[in-house]
Amino acid sequence: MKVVLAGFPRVGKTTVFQSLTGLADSTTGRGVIRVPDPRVDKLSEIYRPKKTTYATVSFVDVQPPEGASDEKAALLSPPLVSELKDADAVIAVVRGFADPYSGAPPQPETEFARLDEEFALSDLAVLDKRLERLNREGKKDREHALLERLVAALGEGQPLRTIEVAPEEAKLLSGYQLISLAQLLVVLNRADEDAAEPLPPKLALLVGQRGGECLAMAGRLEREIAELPPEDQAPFLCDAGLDASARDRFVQAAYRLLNLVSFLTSGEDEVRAWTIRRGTVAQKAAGKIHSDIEKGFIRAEVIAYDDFVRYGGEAECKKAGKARLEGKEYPVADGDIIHFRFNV
Ligand SMILES: Nc1nc2c(ncn2[C@@H]2O[C@H](COP(=O)(O)OP(=O)(O)OP(=O)(O)O)[C@@H](O)[C@H]2O)c(=O)[nH]1
Ligand SMILES: [Mg+2]
Repeated sequence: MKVVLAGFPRVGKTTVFQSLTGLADSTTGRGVIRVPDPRVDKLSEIYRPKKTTYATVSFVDVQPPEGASDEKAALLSPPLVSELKDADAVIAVVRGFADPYSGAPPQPETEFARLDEEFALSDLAVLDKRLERLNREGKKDREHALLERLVAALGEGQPLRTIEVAPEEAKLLSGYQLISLAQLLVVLNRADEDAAEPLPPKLALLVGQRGGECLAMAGRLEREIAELPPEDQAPFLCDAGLDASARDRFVQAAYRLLNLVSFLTSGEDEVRAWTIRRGTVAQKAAGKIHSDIEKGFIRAEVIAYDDFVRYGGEAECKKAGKARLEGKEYPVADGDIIHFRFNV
């Protein structure tokens, strides 16, 4: 999964990036984290494989453009927009602490509304330009109809992620740089002392109406905690009133937002987690591992992780009738341990 941080200047994008990745001095603004998964830990303990592979999230924190004329120009710089092209989600950071320069109190709802508007305006400009061109060429095709529909939706204040588009239509849009089409995760970056405050309901509601998900963290405090050795972090989190690190909470929110689950493969060579959209059928899931397994798919041998633990292993699950043979249309569930049978 790839996510890109965006937001107005000095709201703490880099601080949030550092607290989530644990990289305090990244010069590239790129960082990859493993998705923590106790099931992978456990399987790895049992199988003692040569290799253990976790799912990953890559973060991109784009450097603000030098000499941007105003904060709007700084918000959607060309490098940022181009990073968004292949991103799974945009992480919009909003300020939840008093401005360190002016002392101005935070106004997260207003700030989010402004961000949302800038994203929509950027999309409108892209769509208008393309429509103008289709009009000039006299093309009244499916794309034209789609773009008109999207322009109308934006005009009514609906971000594009909330509009239903058919899969063929989505393909037509993939070449454009439409910001409000990207999945949205809003991070409210708060002062240290507010680390454990619940999300402001107004902000959560507003973000929900825009088809996004919202998460609060105290970026600066959590960055300090993230720099500690893992075994020392728990007491500091506890002191701050938190039961999980910003990273863990972020990953959970992102999986929920993007509707992702993981299935597992296990053996002496490798124990590995694979991320898929909820509801992905077995044959498609096989394609995550290798296109040959998808093409030559015969069956999926499935053991639910909980059964694996309850019965104490693969052989025991088979004896208890807890190993299932599933066909290509089987919707893979979170935590399924799968062996694919296939022809080459
Ligand atoms: N109190 C408090 N201050 C913060 C927090 N996060 C960032 N700051 C301060 O806000 C300022 C900007 O933080 P950055 O992380 O550099 O913000 P940014 O959005 O990356 O800034 P640009 O990339 O320059 O747009 C710094 O002075 C930080 O110390 C926070 O969670 N709490
Ligand atoms: Mg920065």
